Amino acid sequence: MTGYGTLWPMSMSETPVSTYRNFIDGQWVPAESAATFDNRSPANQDDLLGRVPMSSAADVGQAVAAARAAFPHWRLAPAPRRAEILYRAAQILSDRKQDLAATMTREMGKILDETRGDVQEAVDMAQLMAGEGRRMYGQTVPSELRDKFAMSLRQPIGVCGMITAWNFPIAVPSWKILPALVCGNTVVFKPAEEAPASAINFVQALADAGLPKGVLNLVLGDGPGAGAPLLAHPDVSVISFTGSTETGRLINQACAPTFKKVHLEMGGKNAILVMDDANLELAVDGALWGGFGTTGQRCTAASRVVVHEKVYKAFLDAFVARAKTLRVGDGLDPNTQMGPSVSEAQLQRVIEYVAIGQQEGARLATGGTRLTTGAWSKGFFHEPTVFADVTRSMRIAREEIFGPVVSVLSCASLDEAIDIANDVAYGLSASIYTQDINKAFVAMRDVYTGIFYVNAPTIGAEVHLPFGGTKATGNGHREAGTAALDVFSEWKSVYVDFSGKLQRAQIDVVDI
Ligand code: UN1
Repeated sequence: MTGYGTLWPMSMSETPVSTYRNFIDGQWVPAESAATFDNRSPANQDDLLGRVPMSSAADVGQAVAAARAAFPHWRLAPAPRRAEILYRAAQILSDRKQDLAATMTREMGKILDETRGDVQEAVDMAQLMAGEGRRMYGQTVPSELRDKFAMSLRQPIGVCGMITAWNFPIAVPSWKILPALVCGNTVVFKPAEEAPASAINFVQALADAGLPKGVLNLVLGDGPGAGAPLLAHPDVSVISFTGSTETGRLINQACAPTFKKVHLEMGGKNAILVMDDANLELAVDGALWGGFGTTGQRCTAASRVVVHEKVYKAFLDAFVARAKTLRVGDGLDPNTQMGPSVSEAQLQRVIEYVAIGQQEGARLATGGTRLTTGAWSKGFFHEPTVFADVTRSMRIAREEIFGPVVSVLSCASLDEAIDIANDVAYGLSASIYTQDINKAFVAMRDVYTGIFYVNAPTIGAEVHLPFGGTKATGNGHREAGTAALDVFSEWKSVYVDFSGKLQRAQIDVVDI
C-alpha cells in the first residue's frame, strides 16, 4: 500500500491514531496547517479513529491546480479506457466491502448491514458508469440540408468540486465522482467532516484501480476552511453538493459570481401514504424501515406517515409496538437494529424537535428520550420516537429533522393524503401502500416528488434511475442513472457539411 492516509486493509485494532492526509496529485500529503479535529465514533466517544486536518485555501488551491493540470490528458483518454479503471474500482470496493463497512460504521454509526449496502451502492455505481464509458449516447439526426451531417456529443467540463454528506459516506461520493470521471472531468473532493476515513478509503480504491495522478484529489476539513475556497475558486467549473437546504442555498449564492454549474441535492420531508385497503403489516414494515433505518438520517427517510382514518388506529398501534422493540446500540454489534445519531449536534436537533412536537400538541406515542445508561452513555443514542395525531401545520410535520422521529397524520381520502404529501417545501421521495391499482396510479401521477414508490418505503433508490427531488430538495438536476451525465458534461452539437458549397440553414430550400 502506498497511501499514508489509508485505513484499509488494517484491522480496526491495528489502526493507528494518526492525522489523516489529503490526496493531491497522486500523493498523500499533510495539510498546510497543523490544526486538526478528532474523528470519534458516535457510538463511543472514547473510540478515536484519527485526527482530521483542517485544510485551508492553500490546500484547496494545490488540489485544484493538480486537477486542472490533469484535465487535458484525462479529457482525451478514450472513455472506454477511463471506464476500465472504474470496473477495477468496482472490484476493489467489492473485495474490501467488509473492512470499509466496519470503518464506516465506526466513524458515522449506521449498522453494518447498511454500511455494507453503502459500499455496494458504490460498486453498483462504478459498474453502471463503467458501462457508460462504452455508451454515453448522443444523438445523430438528419440535416435539413443535403450532404450535411448533424450530431450531438457530450464534452467534459473541467474541474468538479464535490461536497458530500456524512450519511452515505461512500455511496454519495460515488454518485458524483464516478460519472464525473467517466465523462472526462477531474475532481476535487471535500467530504463531510463526520466521515473522512470512508472518503480516504474510497479515494484509495480509485487510486489502486489505476487512476492517473491529479485526476481525483481529496481535501479534508470543514466547510468554511476547505469547502468555501472550492466554491470561490475560478478554476472550478462544477460544484455538486449533497447536504442541508440551508447550506445548499449558501453554496448556490457563493457560486453565482463565477457562473459555476451547481448541482444541489438537499432535504426531504418524505411521506408514506397508507390507504384503508393497504396490507397493514407490509405498511408497518415499510414505515419502520423508512423511518428508523439509518436512524432516520437519510434525505429519503419516511419522516411522515399519512394514514387513512379507517385504519389509523390499527396502523398506529402496530407501528408503535414495533418501534418499541427496535434494538438501539453500537452499529458494530450485529444485533443492533438502529445506531446512534452522528453527532451531539445532530442528537440535540432531535431532542429539540421532540420538545417542539410536544409544545405543538402532538401526542408522543413512544420514545422521546435520549438513551444515556450503560453502553449508551458514551454515544449519541435516542429512542425511536413516534408522534401521533400530528397535523400538517406542525413544524414536526414540515421541517426535516434527520433523526429517529416519525410523525403520523390522519387523512379521510386519497385526495387529502396527496394534498398533505405535497404540502411541504421539499419533494424528494414519497410512497403509497394500497392494493388498488387506480389509487396507486393517481398518487404516482399527483405526488410531486422526484422519487415515488408503490407498496415500498421511501428509501432504497437503485443507482440506475435518476435520484433527486423537486422544490427545495434540489435545483432541477438529478444524480445517478444516465441523468448524472447531464450534470458532469455539456452538450456539443456538431454539423459537418460535406457538400463543398455554402449551404444556409433555414434559408436555402432543398428541391425534392
Ligand atoms: C441520501 O439519503 O442522501 O434511496 C441518499 C436511498 C439510498 C440513498 C439515500 N439509496 O435511501
